[in-house]
Amino acid sequence: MTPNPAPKSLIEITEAHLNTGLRGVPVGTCRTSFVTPEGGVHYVGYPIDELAELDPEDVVFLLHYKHLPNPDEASSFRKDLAARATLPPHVANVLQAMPKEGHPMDWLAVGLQTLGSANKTEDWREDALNMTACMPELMALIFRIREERFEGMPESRPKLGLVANFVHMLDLPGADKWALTKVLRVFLVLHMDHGGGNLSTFTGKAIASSHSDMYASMVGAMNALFGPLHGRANQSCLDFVRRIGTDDSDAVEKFVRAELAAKRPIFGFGHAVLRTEDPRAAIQFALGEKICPNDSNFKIIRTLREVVPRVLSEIPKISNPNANVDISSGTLLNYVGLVDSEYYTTFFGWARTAGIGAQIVDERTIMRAGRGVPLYRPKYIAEEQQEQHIE
Ligand code: NMX
Ligand code: MLT
Repeated sequence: MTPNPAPKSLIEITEAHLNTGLRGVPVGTCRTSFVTPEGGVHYVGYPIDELAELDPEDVVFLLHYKHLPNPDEASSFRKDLAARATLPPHVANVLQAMPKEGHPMDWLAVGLQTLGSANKTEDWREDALNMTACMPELMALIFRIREERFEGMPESRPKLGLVANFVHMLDLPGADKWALTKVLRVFLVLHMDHGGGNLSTFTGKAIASSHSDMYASMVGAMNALFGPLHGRANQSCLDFVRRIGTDDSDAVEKFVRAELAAKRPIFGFGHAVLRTEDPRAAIQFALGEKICPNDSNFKIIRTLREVVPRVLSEIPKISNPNANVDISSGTLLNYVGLVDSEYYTTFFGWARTAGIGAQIVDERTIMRAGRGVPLYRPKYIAEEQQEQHIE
């Protein structure tokens, strides 16, 4: 019998890796996407710029089944999603009892937890697909109840497709529905997944490793996404752009330097993995150049894109001074009528339920020959503690 070959060494772990948020430490494998420092995210091998214009439904299919659907698969997947898109009425009842001053991400977490409390099955994939199918109505409910427009909300029409059904139920007064749909479709595809180790995805998978359930795991993931260093950077970035209020390069540079001096992050720049400009930022800039080149916020982010990398490059500790996905998304959402920046992270969350859901399904049902990844339990080393005893 030939002995098993020694496992390949990946990295040498040293004390320098401690308390770095696991930066660069390999912890598992991912079947849905990978991120390279120079090329950004690839879904199942496809660079994101080749997928940006696809239907979100086809990209959800890709993340789950690891190939792009042929026309028959695409059509039956849409029918399958439409058949799953029934949100139980108790979700709206619970949301109606929520305090309006809470952040919309609180509402998304509560909405998902409530959906799961009655809807969950014993099957990880069923729950992931049911959740994807229900997201448009949950999102529309969050907007309409908070805005006191629940009465008169149009009935869900899942056959329209995920984004068009949301736009139909939201029925945003005065909005150009074509532009809103276009921006949201691209937004969803760009934000669905970003490798295995981003904080929200990692959190969701960690929770699922206790054999909790898809909904509880996703709620944890959404709460991780809520922080301004992660998903809420899109809200913070537009708030920042509104505070700048000018596209004059010198004024923008002065503003950025003052933020740095006040020890505040420059939102929409930097990344834990990327080392060039995020291709998702470039895709949204190209879309903005088409739909809103003269929008005042768009002109400001155009200037930020030029000025900030130079300024951040002066700070040696910053690994990547370039724009990330959050530089441009808020500006586009605002332009198409979604003017309240507090909602932007819920769109990020909506998109990511697809990738996180697919990754949880893989970890629970495919990895380790179907046994699933065991309970997450990394090691922590004691600091400033000697063994001691009560006298
Ligand atoms: N503005 C100010 N300081 C920064 C920035 C930035 N944009 N980027 C990095 N730094 C600091 C960082 O805080 C850290 O400081 P310290 O050592 O004192 O803790 C130092 O530079 C080294 O950080 P990096 O190794 O370059 O990046 P890290 O992997 O730690 O953090 C981010 C990545 C994304 C958290 C960081 O770049 C950041 O805070 N960016 C602004 C917030 C943002 O746009 N987040 C969205 C990220 C994408 N997403 O959607 O999740
Ligand atoms: C992103 O989309 O950029 C992330 O989720 C952040 C990351 O990959 O760490």
